[in-house]
Parts: sequence; structure tokens; C-alpha cells
Amino acid sequence: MSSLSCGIVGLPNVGKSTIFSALTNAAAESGNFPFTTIDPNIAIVDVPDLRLNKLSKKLSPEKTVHTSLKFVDIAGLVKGASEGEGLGNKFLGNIREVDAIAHVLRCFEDDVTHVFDSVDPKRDLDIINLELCLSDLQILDKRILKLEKIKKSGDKESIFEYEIIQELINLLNTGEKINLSNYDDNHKKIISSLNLISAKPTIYVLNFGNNQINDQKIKELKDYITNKNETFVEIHGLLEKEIKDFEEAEKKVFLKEYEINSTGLNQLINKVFNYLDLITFYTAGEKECRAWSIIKDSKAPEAAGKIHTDFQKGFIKAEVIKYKDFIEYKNEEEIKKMGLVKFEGKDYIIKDGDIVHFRYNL
Ligand SMILES: Nc1nc2c(ncn2[C@@H]2O[C@H](COP(=O)(O)OP(=O)(O)O)[C@@H](O)[C@H]2O)c(=O)[nH]1
Ligand SMILES: [Mg+2]
Repeated sequence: MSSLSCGIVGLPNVGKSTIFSALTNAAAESGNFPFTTIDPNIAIVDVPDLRLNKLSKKLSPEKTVHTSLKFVDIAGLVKGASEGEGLGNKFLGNIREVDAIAHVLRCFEDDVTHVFDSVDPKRDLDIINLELCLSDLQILDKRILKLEKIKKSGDKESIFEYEIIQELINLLNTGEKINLSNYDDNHKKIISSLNLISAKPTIYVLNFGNNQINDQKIKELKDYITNKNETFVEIHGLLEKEIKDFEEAEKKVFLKEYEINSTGLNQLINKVFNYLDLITFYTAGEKECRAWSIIKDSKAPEAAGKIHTDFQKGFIKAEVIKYKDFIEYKNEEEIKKMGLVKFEGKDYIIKDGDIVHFRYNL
């Protein structure tokens, strides 16, 4: 199964690569946070999951498998990227391939120069988003030219798509990104098919340092993001990277001294995961405890198909135990006795936290 991916995006020198290596180093060091580096710019990170940890503790399986997320450190975009400036088209292409975006904003002052010689995350946010919008406008302009011809034949679908695209063009021209949650399913389907960067789920990463910008500026930035109905996490990128070699106890003291919690990275991973409208179900046995992610509102056979296509083809039923019951009772026999194992058919919608055993016929 391929992992979902998150691109780390932003202007040069805002701390993207620092955060990328903090992610992977944290993984290497803590052990409960494993990762694999595929490429200097690509790493696959396990999604921290307290429920899975508990299941595993209860069953002591031979193997525990988390769901994973792929992070891609995408080189800095510059002003004019959508016009090809600074290899812009290549980097924008990299962004088009990911499922979600972590947009890093520099909130620290430093000797290291910022591309615009001054630190102003709100300005940076607008610059990057404008490039994303412009890049999508190029795609939409091409598409609408094609549709103009087809639509003359009176094809209803083309006319509908034409109207949506016109709406999107108007929006992007104002420099605002596309918020999928503002649209109904018919619109969403078409918008998703266009694979627009400016419609990808985005989390802003406020990257702080010792020498951070003043509180007023930070507050303004947070309000700005919140007013757009978007979300952010706060990270001390350099610090989280530098304490990688510390002992666990030493690390705690250090973080306390700086009055920060070490969960900036965990928060980022979990938020990306939630933002993608995913839920987690589990398979739990003595051999393996495993977390699986599926799109919200998926039915049981689709969930079975995540594990193996044969499970989906030959689906008979799903035996479902709620996570809470699984943890509360001593063993499955007891859960059965209490009538808490439910047999569900092909129309059952998998719920977050379900522990599922699929029955199938090959
Ligand atoms: N003071 C401080 N410096 C940082 C922080 N994060 C990154 N840097 C420094 O800023 C420079 C650029 O960071 P880098 O991660 O390479 O930025 P990128 O171009 O966005 O990938 C490097 O010299 C980092 O050490 C931070 O949180 N605080
Ligand atoms: Mg970099």
C-alpha cells in the first residue's frame, strides 16, 4: 500500500529542510516513531497512534504496524515560480504530486538572511499562495479553452464543468485558495479531478527559534490563518533537530527550560492525517496488530480491499468490535459473550476505531 504524502513547502531559508531532518531524526532516536529515508528529500514516517500502542500492549503480537505518511522536502519556491523562476515549474510539479501541504513560515530572526532581508511570515504566506494560485490558473485557462469547444455540442457535463472552472478562475484571481469544504459532492468530484495545488489540504507550520518575532506579529499571523478557516501547528524546528542526540530525561529538562512541548512534530503528523479526512480501523491478532487508514464513510468491502483485493472480491461479512470494548474486556471470548461482536454486511460504514475481522470466500 502506498503512503499518503505531505510536501514541505515554503520560501528558501524558512527552515523546511531543518524540519524535514527533525522529523526523520526524531524518528531515528525515539524508536516509537520509525521512519525510512527513500531519498535525501523523501522519508516515510509512522503515524503515532495511542490506540494501536494499547492494542499491542494487550496482545503482545509479533508485529505492530502503524499507518504511515510520506514527507517530501520540496526546494524553496521563489516569487515568480509560476513563471518558471528558480526552477519554479519543477518544484510546483513536485507539489502537484503530494496529497497535502505543510507550508513552513519563518517566525524567527537570524543571521541567516531571509530572501527579502526581513522576516514577515504573513507576507511570505501570501507570496507562496499567490504562486500556487497562478500555477493553477495556467491549468484552468487551458482546460476552459478546451471546454469552450466541447460545450458548443450542448454536452451537459462539459457545461457544468465549464461553469465550475469559471468560478474557480474568479476565485484564484483574487489570490484566495480553494476550500473544498465549501462545495457539494458534485463540485468536489470535478475539482478533485483537476488536481489543483491550491485546493490541497494545507497546514501552516509556524517555525520558531530562540530569536523569534514579537508576540504581536505572531498573534496577527495566527488570526490571519484562522480567519481563512485554515489551521497551523507551532514547531521549534532547529531545536527539535538539535536535541536529537539527547537522552530522553535530558531532553525533557531542556524542553521545559524553553517552555515548549516536544510534540510539534507529532502534532504536524497527526494534523496532516486528520486533515486528509481519514479514519483508522484496526486488525488485531497474536501475529500482528495493525492500523489501516481509509477515507471517511468507506463501506466494509472497501476497507477489506485495503488489506487485500481478494478480501474485497470475496467479501462475506465483517466482524466488528469497538475499540473501547476490546480494551475493556479480558479477551475476545468475553466480548462475544457480552454480545459485543457485531456481524456487519457490505453496506456497513466503517467507523473510526473499529477492530475488524473480515470473512471472505475465494
Ligand atoms: N534560529 C533558527 N534558525 C533556524 C531555524 N530553523 C532553521 N534555521 C536556520 O535557517 C537556515 C535555513 O534553514 P533550512 O532548513 O535549510 O531552510 P530551507 O531553505 O527552508 O530548507 C539554516 O541555517 C538553519 O539552521 C530555527 O528554528 N531557528
Ligand atoms: Mg532546504
